[in-house]
Amino acid sequence: VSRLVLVLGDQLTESLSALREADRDRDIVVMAEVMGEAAYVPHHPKKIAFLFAAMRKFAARLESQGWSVRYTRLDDPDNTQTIPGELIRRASETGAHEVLATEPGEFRLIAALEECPLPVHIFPDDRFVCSHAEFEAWAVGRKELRMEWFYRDMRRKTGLLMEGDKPAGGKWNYDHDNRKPAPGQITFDGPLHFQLDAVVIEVLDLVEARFAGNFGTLRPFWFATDRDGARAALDHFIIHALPRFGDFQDAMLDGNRFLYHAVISMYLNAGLLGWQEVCEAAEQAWKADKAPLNAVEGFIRQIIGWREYMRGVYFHEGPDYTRRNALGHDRALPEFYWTAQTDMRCVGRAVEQTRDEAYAHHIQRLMVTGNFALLAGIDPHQVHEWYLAVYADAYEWVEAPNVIGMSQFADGGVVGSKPYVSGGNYIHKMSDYCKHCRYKIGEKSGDKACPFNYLYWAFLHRHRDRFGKNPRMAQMYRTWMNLPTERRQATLDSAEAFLSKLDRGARV
Ligand code: FAD
Ligand code: DLZ
Ligand code: SF4
Repeated sequence: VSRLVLVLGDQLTESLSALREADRDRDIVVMAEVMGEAAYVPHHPKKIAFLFAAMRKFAARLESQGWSVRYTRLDDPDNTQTIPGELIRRASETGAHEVLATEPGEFRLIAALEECPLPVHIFPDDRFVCSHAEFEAWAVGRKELRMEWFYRDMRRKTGLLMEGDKPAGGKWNYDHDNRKPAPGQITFDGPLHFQLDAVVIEVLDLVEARFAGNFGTLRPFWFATDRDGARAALDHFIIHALPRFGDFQDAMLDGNRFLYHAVISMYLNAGLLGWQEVCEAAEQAWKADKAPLNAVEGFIRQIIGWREYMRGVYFHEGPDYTRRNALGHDRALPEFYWTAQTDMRCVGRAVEQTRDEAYAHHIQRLMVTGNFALLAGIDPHQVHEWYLAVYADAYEWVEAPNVIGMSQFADGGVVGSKPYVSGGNYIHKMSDYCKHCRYKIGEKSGDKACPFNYLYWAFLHRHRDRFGKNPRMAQMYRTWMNLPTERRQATLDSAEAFLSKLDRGARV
């Protein structure tokens, strides 16, 4: 008897564990476009179109390799619209009575598979450097989890940028060289754009018809939707942008959405690229003298360090993680996260590009939209759902630790030892947004002052019991307490006026 082999939308990898366990001569691959997955948050139309097109092409590829595939399209009349529903339907159609699956990247879907009336054998998702067991072994007994220590172990394990047991160049981390402000001119034209083909055109029409109300523009659609395209996008980055990636990793520009970023996270997370080929391509560029060590180390750290660490934290912390709210924040997510209608230029630009591209780079996510939400005391669960919906690379295993942990400090310090908050000066230093802004970066309080400036101090003041004794924040509290009382009062008054305007729904 044949068995069903489930391949999810972010499992588009030929060497997937469930496929390795299966027998292509007798087992049947099941793939399904279902509303259960396409609507648990209002995903960006580009994200849905990318996944559906990539799923259709991956199914065709498996068939060309001799697999038999039962593929459900969103509009198929028999579609039950959930993953377990499709497994049950395909089981009764084919007479299969068990399922081979690779562990999904969200607790929600793992639970759904576990509750499925068919026996589902879940194999580890081994498309990562670090297994769950290895992460647990690393985490056990540690008072604090810190990415840097984890990262060094991953360097040792993979041998990437290692000279024997020593890090290449003598240092593990070259971040010190990687914090340059935005350069005047960008020499990279941005990520590769791909022509539409018949599969993509058909999917775009479907998504346009079915998800018209979702936040985000569908066209122009330019993502790669198969492995070869994703590989070409990677190679394009390695040649044209990697050499300057490190220097300007934290920079932002009003007129440039991608700077020297790779824009490959959607491909990596869907399985079209693997961490190994990505890191090896970068290491190779350094060995061939085509990219400096600070850039290559910084890039590899994002992938075998941050990306793996975030996944480890998600599975280590468990299903309640997205409900954490250590700081007790409860303000509703402002409407401008969906409309870009705000006078804060930095926030408006980040939301506009998110709407257009289903992409924003790390510092925009962290220090603009994330920083604002944290300073304004927005409910972290609403912030989490926004990030999960709007980015083409967002799945809970990677999005939640970045949002709930790194960005909102809602996990109380699992991911980071202090909250990532800053006043407007950081944004001013790293970008050119402020010169296009109605608010004045140099003013600290009053109607014209940059809201980040007073919200920052008001945040520290509000949470002084929690953070006042944190040695890494002591300097900031001293600065605050050394301000004349009137200055402090004016700052707090400005913050209160701003937040009450926000709560009334007035334009800010
Ligand atoms: P580059 O800057 O070129 O970096 C290269 C690669 O490193 C990325 O493709 C990505 O795979 C990896 N990487 C870098 N930083 C991280 C990180 N912090 N965590 C995990 N991987 C990382 N990344 C996602 O993949 N999905 C998300 O849903 C997501 N949500 C985020 C939410 C917030 C609030 C923040 C602050 C960050 C989030 N990130 C997320 C991390 C990071 O912003 C994106 O991975 C990155 O912007 C993707 O663009 P890129 O490919 O151009 O990355
Ligand atoms: C994100 C997504 C979307 C939009 N649609 C589908 C789908 O129709 N079918 C599917 O198998 N997967 C989809 N996905 C990806 C899943 O949501 C993802 O596998 C889980 O969230 C686990 O990471
Ligand atoms: Fe953003 Fe403040 Fe600069 Fe305006 S002045 S762009 S709100 S940091």
